[in-house]
Amino acid sequence: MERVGNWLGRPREIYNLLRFRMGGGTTVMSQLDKDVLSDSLKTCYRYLNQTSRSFAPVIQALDGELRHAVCIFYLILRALDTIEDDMTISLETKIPMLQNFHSCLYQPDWRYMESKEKCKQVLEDFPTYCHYVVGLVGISLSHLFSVLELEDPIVGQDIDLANSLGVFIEKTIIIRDYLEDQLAGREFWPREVWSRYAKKLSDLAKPENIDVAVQCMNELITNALHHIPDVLTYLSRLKNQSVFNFCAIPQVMAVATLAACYNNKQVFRGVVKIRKGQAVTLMMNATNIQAVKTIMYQYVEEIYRKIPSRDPSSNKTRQIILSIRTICFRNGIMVSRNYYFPIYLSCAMLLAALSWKYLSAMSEALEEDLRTNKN
Ligand code: D9A
Repeated sequence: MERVGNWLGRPREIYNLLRFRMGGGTTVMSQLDKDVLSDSLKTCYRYLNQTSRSFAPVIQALDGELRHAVCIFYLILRALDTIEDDMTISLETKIPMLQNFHSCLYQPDWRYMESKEKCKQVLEDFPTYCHYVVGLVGISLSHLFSVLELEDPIVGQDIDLANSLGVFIEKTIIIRDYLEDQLAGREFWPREVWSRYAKKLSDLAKPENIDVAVQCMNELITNALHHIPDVLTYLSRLKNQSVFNFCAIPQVMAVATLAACYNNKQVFRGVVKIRKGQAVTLMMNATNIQAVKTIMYQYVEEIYRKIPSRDPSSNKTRQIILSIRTICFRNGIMVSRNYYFPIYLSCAMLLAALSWKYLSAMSEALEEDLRTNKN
């Protein structure tokens, strides 16, 4: 019943989840398109849909030539990422494999089967890694948007802004996946930060260190929030609707994840993920710059309310949130979307939930009755 109660408090999420399940996410590619695709492209899209169930429809909705290019780019990057994250491959094997990966792409039956002992891998140089692994993705995509004339040349030229989009997502994932990465033998948190809180990064997972662990994470989250102004400037320059959705969705997902992690001990004990209904609601709403500003504003406010007065980074956190708030308010007032959710729908859902409970209780009683009568 607690789950039902939890749901009823979020009528818009259930409503969006149902709309999404009923085809909101799958109707983007028309039947005609599917027939026209070559066999190899069909395979690419099949893999794409297997790799990322929620993000694949957004890629498939991209306009014109961009769609296939991004589909293939995305698959290749995910493949590289899978090798990079595989802790059973030693660095001596892994590095040449990554460097020669482009030639493996031309060998249809290339496979890697030699799993070895787990190897520990520590990330030494965070800024360089960020630039090469993630910054370049945003930069190349932006270049592509401009070259295909879907966006103004400035989008492809402004490297710093394009860089921020990838770095913001990557920092968020690194923060959220602390425990998973520790267990797998991967260390991504920057030493210059964690060394001020613990002797070893793995110490943060110890229950007795939970308070400093949370403080360390709050500092990392504060650092990540600094990319939001760049992200908003970048998104405000976009003109093509399909490109806007593609770029905005991962960014609002990231800010929602940061809000869920901020000051949350659970990050060091298990998994913190945003609810499926929340993710779908974000995907459906993040379709214009004003809506994205509203979403960003709501999540940074959630963080603001959670700032502990004695957190070492509290002043910095407040400062960056205040400046994000100013950007979000700059032109015009904001409207909260939840406000428009009709009350009668909430009532209908409540009624449906109660009827469901009642009917299942009735049928259980009936079955029980039948069983006892038989005996
Ligand atoms: C992206 Cl082509 C990524 N990365 C993402 C996804 O978004 C970015 C990898 C390859 C490509 C694109 C992305 C999307 C739109 C615009 C971008 C951009 O720049 C202008 O890249 C910066 O995370 C990976 C990197 C951040 C490392 C680059 C979003 C994504 N979401 C997945 C997350 C998951 O849980 O797997 O892949 C999903 O929703 O399924």
